Amino acid sequence: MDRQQINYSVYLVTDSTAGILGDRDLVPVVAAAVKGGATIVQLRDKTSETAELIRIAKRLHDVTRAANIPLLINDRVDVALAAGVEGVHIGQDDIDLASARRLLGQQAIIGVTANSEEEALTAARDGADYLGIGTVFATPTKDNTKSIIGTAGVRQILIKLAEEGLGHVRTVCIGGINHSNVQRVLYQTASAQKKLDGVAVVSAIIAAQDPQEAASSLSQLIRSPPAFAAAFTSKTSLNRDDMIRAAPLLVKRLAEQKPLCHNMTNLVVQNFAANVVIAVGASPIMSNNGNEARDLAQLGGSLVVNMGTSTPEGRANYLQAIRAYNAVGGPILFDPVGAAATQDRRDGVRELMAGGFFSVVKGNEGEIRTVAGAVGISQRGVDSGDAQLSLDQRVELVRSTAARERNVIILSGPIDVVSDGERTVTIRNGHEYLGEITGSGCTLGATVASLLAVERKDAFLAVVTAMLMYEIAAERAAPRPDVKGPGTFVPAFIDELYHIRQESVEGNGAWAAAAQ
Ligand code: 3NM
Ligand code: MG
Repeated sequence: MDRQQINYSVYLVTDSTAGILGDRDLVPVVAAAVKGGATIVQLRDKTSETAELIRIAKRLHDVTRAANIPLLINDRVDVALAAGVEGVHIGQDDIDLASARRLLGQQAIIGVTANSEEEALTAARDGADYLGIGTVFATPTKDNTKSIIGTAGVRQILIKLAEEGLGHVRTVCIGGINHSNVQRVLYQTASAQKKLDGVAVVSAIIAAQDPQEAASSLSQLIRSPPAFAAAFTSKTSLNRDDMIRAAPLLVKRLAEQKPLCHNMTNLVVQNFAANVVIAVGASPIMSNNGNEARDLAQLGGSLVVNMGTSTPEGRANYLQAIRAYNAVGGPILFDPVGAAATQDRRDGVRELMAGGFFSVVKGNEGEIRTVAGAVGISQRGVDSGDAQLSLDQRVELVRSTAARERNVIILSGPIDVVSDGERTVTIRNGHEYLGEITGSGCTLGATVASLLAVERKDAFLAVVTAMLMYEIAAERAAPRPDVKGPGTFVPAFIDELYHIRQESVEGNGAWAAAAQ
């Protein structure tokens, strides 16, 4: 077996702890998984006696040899030698890499677990064939995991390997990977510098009713990009002026298509948000019930997840809806209202970000700093205490967070900063009355989501269009003679959103010239 040609894409780890195997025998389960498309197998058994381990290894080896894929043994070089398999996988507390290599020889495949940049670089320099990077997400399959590093942590390790000239080392990630998140994990960990060669799973295959089907569907998912990726990978090359010209056309398309904009939002803004969604040309449904999200996601619209009313049940509902929209590629805007205010909200942000992909995250400075810091890895500009960031720092925060998440980030304020990691623009429109009413941030989110529903090729264009429409409407409303203050501003603002929509439908895009 040529070590350079190993296919790491569907890496099966056969841990049978935590009762996931039930009363089934491991060997036929693995045989089914291999038939379904597992490309490499690791026997991980922390409990059996040595003689029994060798017996299992030999039986598994018959299965993997017939399929011409490698079998590795976790930790036990002696068992690997006795059974004559292709190699071992070693953890940080196991035998060292140099000794394993000396005992097994140059042809053996040796993989190493890496939890940090330092562990990854050391193992790569010392000649590991591949790295098992994790723990990505918390998992019941392994209770002594060190730290949860999320997709952002994996991505950071991959970039570091490439920067240090170690990009040739093969990589998989492990921990909580399953059918519902594998495409997102591969998408969000990838950068121009380096991407994963595959994912390692235990329960997604071993605990499945039908391990062959589980492996085969996982393999299929790994080979295709997630449904939501098109809005970020087929980016147009529009610059800021192009986008200002394109904005009225997109508003017109919104009015013509009138997509569903599903809002899971807080108690305060339900009515205002629904009115704004109607005014901009979409069709609102205000439902915080996760059970109906699957049906709603089929209708081709977008979702707002607004954390403003934070409860544990709320979070479970959000996660249900996020999975439903991710599965069909429906765009999601995440509004982490008050993200930094309480520990519960910080936990909520972390849990939701680990639970799905958000096309757009919108927040003020404190909220975006919390989002940027939520993944347990250090990020410059976020950790710098309570001081207000300068405009340059905000631009860098937004750009680097968008690049890391591979989505669009909006940092709203007197000067809004928007980035998709490659393109970054500032917008200076708006009016101070927006700061004097409740729900202006939330309804901006609903406006952005409405436009995301009809622009599936370029999320950044949808976001810039929504922000211009929203803030220029505020500028037009505030000086109207009927507006005496924030109270009378609200209805005038809804009027002006409606007028901008109508002008756009009539082919009059002059409003966008007010963009600053
Ligand atoms: N190693 P599942 S996590 C064996 O982080 C193992 O190094 C991990 O199981 C690490 O796919 C893990 O069921 C268990 O989440 C992965
Ligand atoms: Mg180990």
